Amino acid sequence: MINIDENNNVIEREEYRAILVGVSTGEDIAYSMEELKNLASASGAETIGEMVQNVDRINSGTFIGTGKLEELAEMVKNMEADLVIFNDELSGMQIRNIEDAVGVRIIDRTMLILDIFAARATSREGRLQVELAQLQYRMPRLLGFGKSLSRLGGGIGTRGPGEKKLETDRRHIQRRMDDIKKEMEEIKANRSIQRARRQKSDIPVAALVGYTNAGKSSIMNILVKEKQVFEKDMLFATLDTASRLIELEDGKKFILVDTVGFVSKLPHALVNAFKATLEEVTEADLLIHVVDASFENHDFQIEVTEKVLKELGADGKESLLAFNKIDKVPEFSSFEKNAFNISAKSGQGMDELKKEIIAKLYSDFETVSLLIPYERGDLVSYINNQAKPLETKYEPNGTLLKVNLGSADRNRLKDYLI
Ligand SMILES: Nc1nc2c(ncn2[C@@H]2O[C@H](COP(=O)(O)OP(=O)(O)O)[C@@H](O)[C@H]2O)c(=O)[nH]1
Ligand SMILES: [Mg+2]
Repeated sequence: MINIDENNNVIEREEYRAILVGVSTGEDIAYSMEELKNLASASGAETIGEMVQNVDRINSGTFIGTGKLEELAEMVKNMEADLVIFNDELSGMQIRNIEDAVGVRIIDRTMLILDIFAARATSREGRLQVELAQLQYRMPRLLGFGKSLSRLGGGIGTRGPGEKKLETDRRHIQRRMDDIKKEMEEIKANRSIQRARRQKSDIPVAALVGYTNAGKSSIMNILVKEKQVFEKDMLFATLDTASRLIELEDGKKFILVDTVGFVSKLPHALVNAFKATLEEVTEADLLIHVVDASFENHDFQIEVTEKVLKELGADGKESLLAFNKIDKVPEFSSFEKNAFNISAKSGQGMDELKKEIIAKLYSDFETVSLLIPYERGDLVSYINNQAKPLETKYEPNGTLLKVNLGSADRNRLKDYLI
């Protein structure tokens, strides 16, 4: 079962105790290790230890050197770890060899990411997309997995979007991949019909995007704390575990969507699966692009994020740029327009950001008066659900409401405007 913790991360009921292993052939891997830790925690694993090795050449049999492998086995035993997560992609043979030496389950960065995508993809198409990436990843590694899978049913790295048991047979995997591709073609063919059918509610939607570890979930937390109502399945099919309905004192509401976030070194084979986790973004009215200002390479991250948003067709949307973690770099400044310097930790700049989110989301809203005949109680309920009326009066010929509505609702209710 999937739960969410107070940081909005998807967790399994059981917490794993994980040791992270990173290998550098010269490059600085501090950031990517921090990101791995964040990904691990999003997947329900607590990081209890880390090990980094600098090498000239990767050991093809065990990835890390033999001495380090023994050290790792020792560490696992002493710290009572039950999972080791490698920061790089491993071959099936490497997984098996390391597992033999260490005695607990080994997963790599790709499996971990796929696991998180699997928990977050909500639509049928998104789930198929993730399953396909999982099968593609698993196919050349059956040798390494045979044992590990038979020993430990589901766990991090082996969770699928599907209900079925994991495929361990090459022929089955191939058949399943063919089925998935066929089904995805059918969904694509029907997509325009579904779009038209979906009823767009007038409650505005803002989505947090940006790299993982930038502070998206922390920001969501702060905004949600003010006042929040958790009404899953209420209005949207898309109101999933990572969405919250936020209601402000003046009755204004909006839905805030958290996303998994971009990850550095995303294997190419995972790009489509990743995009599937960003589905909600294409439906949002406003994007809040969160950037870790304390990370020196953030300009590159902004570029990548914007490029992918463009590919998703979300580049024309209203957006705000939030440079987070400003507490770590107080002297930070940027020339970007529509940018805010904030800290989800100290709270600095959060009020301004929130004000701007509301101003942007409600820019097309207007206060109108409506007279709804008594036999249309359904419309009164609808309006009350959309926004808290500023005034409600019972007149001889109907209910008189003064309410703040977006243009779609004003149009929907135009016969009753007075
Ligand atoms: N110093 C500092 N750390 C922050 C701030 N916001 C988030 N963090 C930390 O950065 C890490 C990633 O935050 P998280 O909200 O999970 O990022 P997400 O992956 O974008 O959802 C966590 O360890 C947070 O405690 C901030 O404003 N300042
Ligand atoms: Mg997060």
